[in-house]
Amino acid sequence: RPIGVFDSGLGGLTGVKELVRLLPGEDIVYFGDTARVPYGGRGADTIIRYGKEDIQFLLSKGVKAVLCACGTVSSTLPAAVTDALPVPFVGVVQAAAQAAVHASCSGRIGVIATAASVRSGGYEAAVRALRPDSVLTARACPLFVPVIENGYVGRDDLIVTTLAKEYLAPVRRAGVDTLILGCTHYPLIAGAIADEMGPGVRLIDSGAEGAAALRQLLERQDLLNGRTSGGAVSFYVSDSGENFAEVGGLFLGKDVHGTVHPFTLWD
Ligand code: DGN
Repeated sequence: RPIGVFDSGLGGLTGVKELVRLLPGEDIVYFGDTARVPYGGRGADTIIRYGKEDIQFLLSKGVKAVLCACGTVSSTLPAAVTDALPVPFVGVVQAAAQAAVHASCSGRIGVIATAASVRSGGYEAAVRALRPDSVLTARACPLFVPVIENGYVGRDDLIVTTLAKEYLAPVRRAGVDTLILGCTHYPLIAGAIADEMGPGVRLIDSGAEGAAALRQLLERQDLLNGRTSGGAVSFYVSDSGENFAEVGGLFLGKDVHGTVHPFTLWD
């Protein structure tokens, strides 16, 4: 059975990329809710409804586990919902918090994410649960997701570098040594973010950390299929797949046009 991964759009591909690297023999079904992206400015009730529908879609594809590769859903969906699922579930928030606490020497940790993720306080709670004396600086970066979804992902794209300068100034001032890219879209512009933060700051890729946590969980529960290559990845999107295939292919480093299926979630 395949592994299910979802996000509001392109961001979860950061998790897919790492999953393929770690588990090249596993089949993956990805769902990107491109018709309703971005989630990050919406209210908690809407995000919870969307998240449940995304998971339901993956379950209808017979997945054996779900990676929620969306910081917004992961920080908003109540544990009561995810605990009740019939398959194991991993959210990126816990995984990224763990990696950040591990990476940070000073305990000064920055988090950049969507407005909804920052408002939920999910990353702070997860980091403090692991290291209570950490000093968190959280910053919402609401314009990053639409800019990335529109294909501006170059390290020197003026729109990206301008936004990075504006959004990251307070995080730089706080003197963090580790920065959680708490929205799974952000690793697509990690170059510009790294340039702005400077060389001493470790960046934590929440999508990749989620993938690593999922692998551990599948290993523990003996759910890996045992193959070491040949896994198939299929992509489903709720809007036309053109832009997704274009930018997603660029990010994944291969042409995915033939494997992107537009799918209407709410018929
Ligand atoms: N990739 C999503 C996240 O990690 O929060 C972006 C959410 C959104 O749609 N803005």
